[in-house]
Amino acid sequence: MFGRGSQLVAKSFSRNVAAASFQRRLASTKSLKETLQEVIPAKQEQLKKLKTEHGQASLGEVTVDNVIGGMRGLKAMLWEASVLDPNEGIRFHGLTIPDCQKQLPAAPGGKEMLPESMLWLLLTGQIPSEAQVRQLSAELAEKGELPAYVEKLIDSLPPTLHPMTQLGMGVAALNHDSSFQAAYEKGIKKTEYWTHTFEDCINLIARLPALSARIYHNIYNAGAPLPGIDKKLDLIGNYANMLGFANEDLTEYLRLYIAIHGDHEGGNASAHTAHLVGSTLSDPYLSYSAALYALAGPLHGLANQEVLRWQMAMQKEIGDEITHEKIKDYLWKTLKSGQVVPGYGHGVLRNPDPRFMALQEFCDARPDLLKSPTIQLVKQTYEVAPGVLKEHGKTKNPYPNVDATSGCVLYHYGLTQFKYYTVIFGVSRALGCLTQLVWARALGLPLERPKSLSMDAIEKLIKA
Ligand code: CMX
Repeated sequence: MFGRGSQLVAKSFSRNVAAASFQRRLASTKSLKETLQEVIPAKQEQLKKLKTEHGQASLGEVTVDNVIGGMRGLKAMLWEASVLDPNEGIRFHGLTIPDCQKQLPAAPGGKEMLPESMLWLLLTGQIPSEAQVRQLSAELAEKGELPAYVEKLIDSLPPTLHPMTQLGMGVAALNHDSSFQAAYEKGIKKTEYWTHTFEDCINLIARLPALSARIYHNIYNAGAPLPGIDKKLDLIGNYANMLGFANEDLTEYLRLYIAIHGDHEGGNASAHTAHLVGSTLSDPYLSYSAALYALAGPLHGLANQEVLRWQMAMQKEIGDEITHEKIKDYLWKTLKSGQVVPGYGHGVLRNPDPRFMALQEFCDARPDLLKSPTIQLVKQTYEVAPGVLKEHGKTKNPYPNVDATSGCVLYHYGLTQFKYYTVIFGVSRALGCLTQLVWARALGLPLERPKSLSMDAIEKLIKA
């Protein structure tokens, strides 16, 4: 009598009832969507003014180096939430990482800013109150369960398939329930695009922990119980729990890492991919899935996996008696074999990455991390590598980026499967990429379509 259809209706009814009572409970706190709705008109006005008053103003010339050099330094994208200064590093709506650490709300009893707080800042440019962040955490927990067909899809994949491939597939498959896609098919007005994009983005962020934890569980922990979502926990409290790590220090580390790694301007490969795909009005699931496959490259997000692999090979070769001299020799061996030193260098930064510094400070405050041989090796490598890279003379930035340490801390806490590390980066980068998709729709940004040129055409232009 009660078939699968009626069970689904019952499940969705009870979810709706729970959601409604949760809305009533917190009705006095302005929600993220309401706050965003208030800030959008001023930005729309600013864009309109820029277009009408300064549409033809020049922001600099385009050189041949820009065109053949991966568009380095070319000012060609609009990106609202963060700006990357080569020397100072990232600022989110003008705030540095230490500013955010001071101002953004943490979990109850915790110290590190919550990724929910960072999401609020990225989307609205405002610092949320503690009550607003708690409300957002509760909303994300409420929406965090995976649909059964996605669980089935992920469970059907071979455990030998790279976790990032699985993550991209799961995220793409979530577009089955895309609010934007359904609304677009019905023929909504352009001015309504952003609200449906926003719904999709929040649903996707909410579901990323369950999806990512399921991938981890299937590959590395099959047979162990996979906890469900605890409605009282924040996004990353739930993620750590579902990964099977109850360690509060690791949870705090994940909160910090995921918050500060969430956005890094618009031109990096994953962010740019999300923006490009989103500009075709692909829904946020498809856009972010594409971004994840850019993140999966070793010059970008896969570097955190590569750092650990490289560091372990070094440790194996030089043994327990680690000296600066031995690290130096190993660095030269890597460089002379034509490989890059993972975790060092950056497309924009020209100083040590403040994200690296923030994670180092996290380590410095914890005696167990300070004693860890893996973390000690990160520090010792940092003492030697910039000198070697300067002498080598190729990289424009001989300093560490965030990936020089991010995976090593996870390793210390027992999350030792480093092929999985980029998935955690993927949970994080959603904050920035999805924020921009919402803003791109709110501002009505067009399809991205730069002009390409052949070498013959470039030569002709130069002669002319
Ligand atoms: N080790 C050795 N050589 C390096 C190097 C490194 N860590 N970083 C750059 N170089 C080399 C480049 O390969 C390039 O060599 P060629 O001229 O032979 O091609 C030369 O130095 C100039 O490169 P650059 O202009 O300084 O750097 P790019 O903007 O081209 O590349 C990056 C930036 C990150 C891809 C590069 O520094 C690198 O490969 N680093 C190691 C991988 C890594 O840590 N990636 C994570 C980046 C962080 C993130 O994704 O956010």
